[in-house]
Amino acid sequence: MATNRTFTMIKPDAVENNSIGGILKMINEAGFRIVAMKYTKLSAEAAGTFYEIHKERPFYGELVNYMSSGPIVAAILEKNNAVADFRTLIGATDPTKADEGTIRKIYAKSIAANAVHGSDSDENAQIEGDFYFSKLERF
Ligand code: IDP
Ligand code: MG
Repeated sequence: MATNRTFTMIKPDAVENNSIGGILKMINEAGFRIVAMKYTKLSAEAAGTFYEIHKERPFYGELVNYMSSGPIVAAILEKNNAVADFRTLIGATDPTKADEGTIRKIYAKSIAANAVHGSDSDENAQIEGDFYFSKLERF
């Protein structure tokens, strides 16, 4: 069953580059509605918990340091087929391999500092949205 919500973060590199507005514009123009949104910063501990799924990967330490290095924008997004369509909109993890016109192709600096997060499944979209937002913060 495809649910209609996904979760995203605008990562520290894109916030630092003043790309919040440009990325949100692309998200809205692609037909996603913003259900919840927060401008915040992850502690190293919170980043470690959020990315626990990647604990065994060689870049885990680098990822946790990077994701707690500056503020981020977290959001829940709504659209039919949200998870898959958002992955298409953001493009490949490595921006040098991302399709033209994708958010990562336009805004990402590197495979680590790749501008945006997008959930990889309905189950993780739910878990990740719950990590940041209470029921009262969703509209
Ligand atoms: P995704 O964000 O496209 O789903 P994942 O494989 O889930 O990619 O990796 C999570 C995040 O970890 C990536 O978005 C990126 O920030 C970082 N990452 C992935 N692969 C590498 C790597 O090879 N070196 C450094 N960082 C990486
Ligand atoms: Mg992933």
